[in-house]
Order: sequence, then structure tokens, then C-alpha cells
Amino acid sequence: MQSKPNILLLYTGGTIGMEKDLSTGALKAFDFNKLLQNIPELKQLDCIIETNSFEKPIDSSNMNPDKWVQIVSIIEDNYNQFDGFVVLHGSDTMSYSASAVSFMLENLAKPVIFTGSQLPIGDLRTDAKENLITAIQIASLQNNGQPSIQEVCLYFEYKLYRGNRTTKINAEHFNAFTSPNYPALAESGVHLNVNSSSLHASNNKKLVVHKVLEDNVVILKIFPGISQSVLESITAIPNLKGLILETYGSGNAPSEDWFIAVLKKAIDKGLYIINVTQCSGGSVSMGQYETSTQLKKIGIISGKDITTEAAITKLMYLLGQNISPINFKAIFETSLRGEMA
Ligand code: ASN
Repeated sequence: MQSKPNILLLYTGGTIGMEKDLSTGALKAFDFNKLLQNIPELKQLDCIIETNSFEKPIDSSNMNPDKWVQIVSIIEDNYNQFDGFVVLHGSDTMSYSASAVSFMLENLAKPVIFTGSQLPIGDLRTDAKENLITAIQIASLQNNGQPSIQEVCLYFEYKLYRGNRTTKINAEHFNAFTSPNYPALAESGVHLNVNSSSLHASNNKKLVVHKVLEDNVVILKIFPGISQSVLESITAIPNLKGLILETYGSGNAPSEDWFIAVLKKAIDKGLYIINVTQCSGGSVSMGQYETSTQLKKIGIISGKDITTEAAITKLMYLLGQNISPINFKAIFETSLRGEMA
């Protein structure tokens, strides 16, 4: 007889486990045991569930690299004892965390499923139960004794996505996430349909956990009217190591001399600049228009079809890896965890 899958449920915080503070009316995180009491259905699932929780659960607006290290350390410490991991997380920064964790866990061969909700689990109309129960079922899926999912994913409102391909698109709808440039990995309806051809397959190498992230990075979204002094000030931030430049369309930006000159000066001084599109779908393609040809010439790195969330976390991760400047561009432009085409 095959034993039931073992799932570790990690609670970091988020609306899923919040309740109203009666004095202020604001939602705040409550204790994990209360959360579990609200879901007696968990006992009916065909898996063994153990739990772990941040000592102080947070609203995900307070997420940061130290807490990402905490998440991957818990997964690392429990990696051999469990078949899958479900991370309960606030939706606001869930795409950033799922992206960061995907880079920090190299050679992952087990499911790490991020989920949360838009309404607290105690609310009558909550979306939390479906998200949590299906996320656990997905983490339990096995094929010939191996986990079916072997990557970091995000499950929300009937869809399973590759985590580092997602972005939060709605502050109100239950359907709060999308994956603009990569298909859903599974869809839950009457049946749980897994899109096997889009799944990442593990390489059978040992898990390597990376815990050094560089936070001297910034995201700059350009806009018509961006001034020279703004661009100069941002690129001159002391100690700045990397900049995600959110450009127009397929990676286009002003072609005025001052704009290119300021970026070139920064690159020559050792700043890595990544071109990511402001559009929610599609890819950067430098050289397609005259307004991106210069960017390519001065050594700007192409983010291709990466999301801003994956770009900033990949930048933090790669800057923590001591990669030589000669190789940095080629490595950034390579898909490491299925985050870009
Ligand atoms: N503010 C909440 C959070 O990200 C939002 C949510 O979980 N729906 O923690």
C-alpha cells in the first residue's frame, strides 16, 4: 500500500488568516491555530498535513528578503521529510515572493505552492477555502511515486500558474492574478486538469538553496516627461548595483541624447540595467524600433518577456551570486527557472 503524501503548510500571513480589529476596523493577521479551526475540511483530504507558521504572521506588504530567506530555510530543513509545500501568503506581494523563492531554490524537485485569498477565511463568502484545499491537493499530486509538480507555483481562483510568471492584477476580484506570457499549469473545475506539457521537469540534481540577495536595486518606470535630473539622481544612488527600467511596448524609450548618455555613463560605471516592458503581456525586443536600438548598443540587458516581479527578484538573486561582469548579461538573459522565453 502506498503511503499518503506528506504536505507541509507554512503560514506567513495575509488576508486568508486575518480578522477585523474591533477598535480600528482594519484587518490584521491572527493566530494560525484559529485559521485551521476554520477549515475542518482539511481532515478529509487524502494526505498528511503538518503545519509551520511565522512567529508573527504579516501583511505581505511587510514582506522582504530576510523573510524570503526564512521561507526557503523552512523548506530546506523539511525538504526530505515532505512531498510538497503550501505557502499561505498575502496576495499583495505573492508574485514577488513566488518569483524570489523560485530563484532561491535551485534544482527543486517538489511542489511549492503559494496561495492566499481576497477575503479572510472566517468570512461567509470567503475564497480562502477553495484556494487552500485545492492548493494542498495539487501539492499532493503524484505520478509513479514522484510529485507531479516540481516547481514554485501560485494557485488562485481555480488556476495554477508558474509563480515567477505571475502578477497581481486586481485588488478586489477573486480572480486576482494572471500569467500574461505563460499558460496556466492546471485548472480546477469539475476535474483538476493539469497542463503536463507546460510543467517544468526536475533535473535530478541535489537541491541548492541560495540565501544571499542584494537589495541595492531599484525599479524605474519611465513616462513621457521624465527629466534628466530624475534619471541622473536615480542612477547616481550610492552603492546601486542594478536597475529595472520599465520601458514602453517592445522595450522602447526616449532616444534623446541626454537619456542615452545618462544610462551609458551608469553602465560604464558598473550598474546593470535591465529592460522590461511596462505592457502586461509581450516581450522586449531591442532593435525592433529606432527608439530601442541605442539601448541595445550601450549594453542594456534584455528582460525579454519577464514580469517586473521576476526581474527584480532575479536581479537580487544574481547580484548575490558574485557573477563576473563579463557573464552577467548572458546569464540574466537565460531562463533559469522558466521565468522567461
Ligand atoms: N494586504 C493583504 C496581504 O497581502 C492582501 C491579501 O492578502 N489579499 O497581506
